[in-house]
Amino acid sequence: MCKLVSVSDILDGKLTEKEVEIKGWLVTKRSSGGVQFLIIRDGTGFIQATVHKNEVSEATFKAADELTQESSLIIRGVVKEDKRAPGGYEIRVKDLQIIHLAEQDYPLAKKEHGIDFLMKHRQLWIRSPRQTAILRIRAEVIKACRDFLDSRGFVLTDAPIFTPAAVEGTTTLFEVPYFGEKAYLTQSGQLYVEATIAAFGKVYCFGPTFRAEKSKTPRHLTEFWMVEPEMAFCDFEENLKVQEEMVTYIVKTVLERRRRELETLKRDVKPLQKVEPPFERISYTEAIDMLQKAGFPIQWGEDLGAPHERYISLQFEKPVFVHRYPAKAKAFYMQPDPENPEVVLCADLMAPEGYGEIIGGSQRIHDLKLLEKRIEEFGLPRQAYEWYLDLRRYGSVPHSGFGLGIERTVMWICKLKHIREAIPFPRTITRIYP
Ligand code: NSS
Repeated sequence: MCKLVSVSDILDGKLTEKEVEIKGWLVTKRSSGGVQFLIIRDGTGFIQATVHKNEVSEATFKAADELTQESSLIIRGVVKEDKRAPGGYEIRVKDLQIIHLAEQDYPLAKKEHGIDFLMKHRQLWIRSPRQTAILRIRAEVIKACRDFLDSRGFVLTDAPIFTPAAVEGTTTLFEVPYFGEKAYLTQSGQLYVEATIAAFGKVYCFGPTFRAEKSKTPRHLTEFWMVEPEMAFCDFEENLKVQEEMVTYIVKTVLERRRRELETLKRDVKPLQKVEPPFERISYTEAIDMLQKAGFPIQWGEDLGAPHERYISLQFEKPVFVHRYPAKAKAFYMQPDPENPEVVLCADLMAPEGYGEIIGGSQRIHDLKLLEKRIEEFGLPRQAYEWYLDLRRYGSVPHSGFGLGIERTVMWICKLKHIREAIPFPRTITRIYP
């Protein structure tokens, strides 16, 4: 009996000399001397299949001959080890059945296309080896985040997408009409996980977040996914420790489980192998000093931009925490440093190799009076935050948390030049189609 198998199992060497069945799609085809060489994709990998005229029925050879790029098909045949075949294995086809003969002129048939063309055909582009490798790594990164948190007793508590108030500044809010009221798409689930810690202790939310980023950059999306752990009775230091361990776990898991995908991307894994605790640390003030010495015209008090983060990240082999930013450059909810209230107990984690920020985190203000004062100083509408102030009225505790951007993390691990490849259907200031 012929067994339905996955290409990845064949490439892992588990099925050599076995008769197998594969269901998939035709990627490319060429013929030479009575042999059709097919490259087939089944969603788990890419494999060569050969159809020899003198080994198959006339109907099977004719079907192979007719195949157009992206046709869906079922093949049966025997797995052979073959050093010449991409991946080291091939299937000697015995039988081939066309499920759907794709239309001629597959739009992405040519090798080279401009990025705009590719983005307009994202629905087809995601089938390519490079894109599938990236998106499979993305899935692994998400799973690693969740496995890490679940195994450490964090409870998943989902945050709403429609919200009444800003978390990360009012300039990037997406406003939506909400039955005669104004609502905003969430910028971060943080305020809500700050509420659920009082029910569960350690929690996280994972979901899409939205920011009306008005500038076009290689690392900003308007819709991105974030995992946001929050911990009761947790100070700034403990928070950093969880981040180090989580990022290390993510990288190790991808190195272990997604080697083939990293090879497809030609990702040099040596820098990734260096990722382990403790990470590097510099204060914001030290970072400004470092940047000024390198000739950047930046003043104490200004937030760091992409070129600054890139420069800092390149000075270290491991991820680096930049901590204690000026209170004025950061969000309203951050706890002031008791040793210098001009700065807050926050840290951004910069990924190495020039990638810059992948995590933003902080200890939160737990004192009611101080939080009320901050909401006022930041000019935020108090009534939208009344529920949040309740958390400081009833059983307030020192607490901390952070948000890890999935696409930024994938971008770094896969060493991508642009964030648009790190999500199946990216949304940016200039792109809403497809
Ligand atoms: O604004 S953050 O730095 N922090 C927060 O949103 C906190 N409220 C999270 C928390 O403490 N629970 O964003 C966190 C991360 C940041 O480090 C990036 O990795 C990612 O979210 N991020 C983005 N990724 C892609 N595109 C855009 N526009 C973007 N903005 C933030």
